[in-house]
Amino acid sequence: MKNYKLNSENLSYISERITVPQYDRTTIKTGIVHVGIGGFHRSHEAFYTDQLLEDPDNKDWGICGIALLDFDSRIYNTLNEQDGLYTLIVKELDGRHTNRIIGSIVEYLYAPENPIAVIEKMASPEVKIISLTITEGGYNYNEATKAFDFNNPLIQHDLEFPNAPKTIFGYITQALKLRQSRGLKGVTVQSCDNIQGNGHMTKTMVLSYVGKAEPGLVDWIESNVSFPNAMVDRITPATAPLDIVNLIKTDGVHDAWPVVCEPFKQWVIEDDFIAGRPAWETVGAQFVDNVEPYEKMKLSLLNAGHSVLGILGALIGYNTIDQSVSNPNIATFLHNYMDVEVTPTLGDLEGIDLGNYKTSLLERFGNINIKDQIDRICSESSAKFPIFILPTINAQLEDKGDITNAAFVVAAWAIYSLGKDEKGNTLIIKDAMQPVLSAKALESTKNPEAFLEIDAVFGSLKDSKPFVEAYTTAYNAILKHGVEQCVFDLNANI
Ligand code: CS2
Repeated sequence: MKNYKLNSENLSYISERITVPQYDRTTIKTGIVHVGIGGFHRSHEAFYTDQLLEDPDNKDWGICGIALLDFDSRIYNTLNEQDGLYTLIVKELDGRHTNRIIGSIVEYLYAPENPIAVIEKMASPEVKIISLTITEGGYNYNEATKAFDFNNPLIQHDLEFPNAPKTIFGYITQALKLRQSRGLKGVTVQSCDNIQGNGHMTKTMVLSYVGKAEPGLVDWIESNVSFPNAMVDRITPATAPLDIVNLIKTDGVHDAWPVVCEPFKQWVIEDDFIAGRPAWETVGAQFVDNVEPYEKMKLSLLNAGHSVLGILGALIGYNTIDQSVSNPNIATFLHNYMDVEVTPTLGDLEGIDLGNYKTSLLERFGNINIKDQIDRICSESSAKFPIFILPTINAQLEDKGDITNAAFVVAAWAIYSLGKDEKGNTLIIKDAMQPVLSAKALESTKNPEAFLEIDAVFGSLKDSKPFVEAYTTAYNAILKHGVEQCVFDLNANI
């Protein structure tokens, strides 16, 4: 079999082996600027949009992908080499792979090299949506102060050098300022990150920054920019070297960075697009008036479930999420966490069969073909716990509900942060707060509560007597008996 490098020129040869875009990419105009072109954007929004572009009425909704950070140069170079094309490898539950070449990213820019081009692109009249996948930590929200973190050195840099920004806030502010001064129409800023009320969060953070950087712009934003909330979902592990090799073997396609994902996908969006939007509902997205219940359900069941399996699994010595969930004691622990601690906090989920949803989650976590890395799941836990797990604890404490398993997971995280699994193997902590986590984890070996003193993560949780008690009991038990025995004992008590 002849091998082909993935690019526009080779697309017709490749089409004999893999589904490729049927639309003429040269006729597609950019209507969306997307910041953060990692795996998740490429398995989700870019995938939905690729399908949408198959309809000739939708030619105005191509994507310009922005590589924002210095270390994003690799993805930028890859897309540049491949004319924006990449392969999406959907790993089905039965082990089959469904491959598809995605063509919706029709332009790409590397911000550190050319910040002005990025600002101009965001400000250009044909762009109707600026969408974001900048991770939970990217919103610059401080849990302790409940406000925008102006102490972040990158934010201070952006305030000082507005025309050479480094953060999303600097870029958006300059782009919106250009739109205002040129008398252009407004735009939608659409978050695609796992945050409760991600649109509200984006708006609050953008307005906080603008209030300081360009106070004259605040009113214009209030009337010309919309920030819809959305729930986004598709498990997208990091691409493994073997995925690249297998694609060459099975289809003869050289793609330097294919994206792998599960078959399941969901996108529930509030219909609040001030400058118009693509008809994503024709390709499977749902538009609703209030997305909050969906977000809450997904964050506190799926994402929290991931963290539970990730942290406990890491301590036991597992590498992938399916290994963790295939341990029946861990699976039962997670099940109980979902049923006893999370479900009472979810309120009314009209039209959703929660039982089905929870069962399907365990099945998705168990997909042995996905091999989602525990490493990926545990990374940036300091940004994830406050969104995925702590809201459940706070709600349960308020209602005097059970918090045993949640406190257990927090205790396991404190022990995980010591950087060793239970067999003594090193765990690499990938977290923006790693130095603090490690220092507090060490202090905790003498005084377990020390870990809870990280206010930027835990807020005032350390003042809750029932929580501190449950956490301390769990902490001591894990050190004494190990995760598996403790989980077995907890399951027996339900
Ligand atoms: C994961 C998410 O990063 C994490 O901890 O829970 O990336 C998760 O896989 C996605 O949100 C799935 O939609």
